[in-house]
Amino acid sequence: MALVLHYGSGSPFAWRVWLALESKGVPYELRMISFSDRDHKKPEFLALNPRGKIPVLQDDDFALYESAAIMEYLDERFPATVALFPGDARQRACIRRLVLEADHYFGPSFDGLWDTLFASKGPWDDDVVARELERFANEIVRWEALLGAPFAAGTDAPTAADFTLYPHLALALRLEKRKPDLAIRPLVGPVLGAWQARMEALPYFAKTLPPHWKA
Ligand SMILES: N[C@@H](CCC(=O)N[C@@H](CS)C(=O)NCC(=O)O)C(=O)O
Repeated sequence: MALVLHYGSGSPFAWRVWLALESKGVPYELRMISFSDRDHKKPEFLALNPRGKIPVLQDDDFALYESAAIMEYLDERFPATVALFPGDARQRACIRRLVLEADHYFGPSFDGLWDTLFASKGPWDDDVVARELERFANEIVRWEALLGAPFAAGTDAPTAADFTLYPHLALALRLEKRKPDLAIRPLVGPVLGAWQARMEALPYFAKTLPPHWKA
């Protein structure tokens, strides 16, 4: 049976696994859950992930949740495909470190902005927005120095680090849809901007755009 990726549109965690599967070129089936129908809280889904979160990867009778663990599994399960954690011990450690930095620092740095803008339709408190924007700006600046080239860990092909960071950045940029004058885009410096363009030029990139973003 092909792998099954239980996916929800717009989830950065599910998106990274989708990108990872595409980069590996392994066959998989995408099973879309509906957040509004609360599919992820139904008993059949909770049997796969008792936390009721996506993504989940199913490989026959094995179900795995937690996107970072899924990427590690894919490398070990399909050793003959493009590696998500390539290189020697040091390089692999740096990729893992970047995955953690993206999840623990980059993503959370715009949580406050996200929560503020989605808690109501506005008008929003300018001081709160400015404070949260500054928090994000400080983090995004850090990535100008952190990023390798052409891909995040200095590799020639994208790795787990790239697939983790990209969806977080895309989600942050999406905040401008909510508040067009937010000016997130100008915060993206030249290094991050060039990296973003390389990610978006990947042959499988367009296919993985969250379906509801295309509408
Ligand atoms: N640490 C988890 C995070 C997964 C996660 O938070 N998924 C969100 C979507 S972005 C979710 O399913 N939320 C639904 C809920 O918590 O009810 C991972 O890396 O897979």
